[in-house]
Amino acid sequence: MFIQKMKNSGVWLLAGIIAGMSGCQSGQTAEQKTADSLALCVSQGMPSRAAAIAGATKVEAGKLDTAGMVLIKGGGFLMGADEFPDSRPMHQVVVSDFYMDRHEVTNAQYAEFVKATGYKTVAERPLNPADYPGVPADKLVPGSAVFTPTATKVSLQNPLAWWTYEPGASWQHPEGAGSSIKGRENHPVIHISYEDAAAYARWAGKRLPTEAEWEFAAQGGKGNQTYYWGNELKPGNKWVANIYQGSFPDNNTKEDGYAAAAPVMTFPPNAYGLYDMDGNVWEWCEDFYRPDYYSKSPKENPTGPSDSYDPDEPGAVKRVQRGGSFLCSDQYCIRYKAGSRGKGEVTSGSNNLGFRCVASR
Ligand SMILES: [Ca+2]
Ligand SMILES: [Ca+2]
Repeated sequence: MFIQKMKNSGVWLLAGIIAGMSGCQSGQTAEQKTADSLALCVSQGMPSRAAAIAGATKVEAGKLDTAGMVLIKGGGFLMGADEFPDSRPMHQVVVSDFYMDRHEVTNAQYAEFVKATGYKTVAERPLNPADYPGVPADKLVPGSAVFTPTATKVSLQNPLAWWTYEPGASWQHPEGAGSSIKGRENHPVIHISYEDAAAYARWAGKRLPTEAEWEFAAQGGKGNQTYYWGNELKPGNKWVANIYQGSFPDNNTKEDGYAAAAPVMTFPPNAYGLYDMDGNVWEWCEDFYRPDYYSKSPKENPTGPSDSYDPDEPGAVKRVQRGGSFLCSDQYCIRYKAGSRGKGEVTSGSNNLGFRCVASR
């Protein structure tokens, strides 16, 4: 009963938010429409909680322990991909040595951080009525975006057909108020906003990767290929990353074994010993997002533009996300392909979004 009530108010909240704004798919090119799932739509179809940032827990910087990290020897590489307008031009970049987490940060790791600091993620914080004029305060319930398969085939133009604002959804309750992470300690933590990821990184004495570091690490020394694992979708007829098979978003055939996130390190690592750089969950990077950055990027250790701009949602502050997720396939959300860029509004999370950390040497 309680959950049902929460659900109803969430739907109401979502509908109210959508009604008050222009369609989140307006003005996009055909390429953009099929390029992302939640990322293009999140700030208009889902609550953006800029005000919740003010309620952040102060997290002290911790001491680095490189256990569980891989030392990536720096070097030069060709960054970008010709296939995507915002990943052009391909350009030479040099990065210094750095350490990178072998796998996405897990629920168990995030739980340790929360236990030590009392940190509350953005999805768990109350929504500020000032951000939602016209929506009664009692309808403003914390929550996050959860993917729900549709019953039948639908047009791929409206992500809100499969994304639901789920009241009570957070890293501890991935599918909403009645769910838990029990038995999923080794799964990547999800429903993580940029701030939640950055706070963890700080506590661990680490930081979020720059976009250049992330791509250099993902290439694993192999250079530019179609996918980070190589040029073949299914090398040796095997799925080597947790992505999406079947018809999106109604029928996931789970040929790779997983409809949602898989435990970290389920699929083979790359040549650097890094897991799930392709797929499983999207990963936050530190860089602000701008589609034109690659034409201006410095060559040495680029750290991204000084502010963000996404022509699809000009008012939203966005940072880069990389690697795609269990919802990506060549049919939809093709941005798990090598060199492509994702982007996300900084206060928003979803059940296919997590992160991993790096540290300078
Ligand atoms: Ca899968
Ligand atoms: Ca990943």
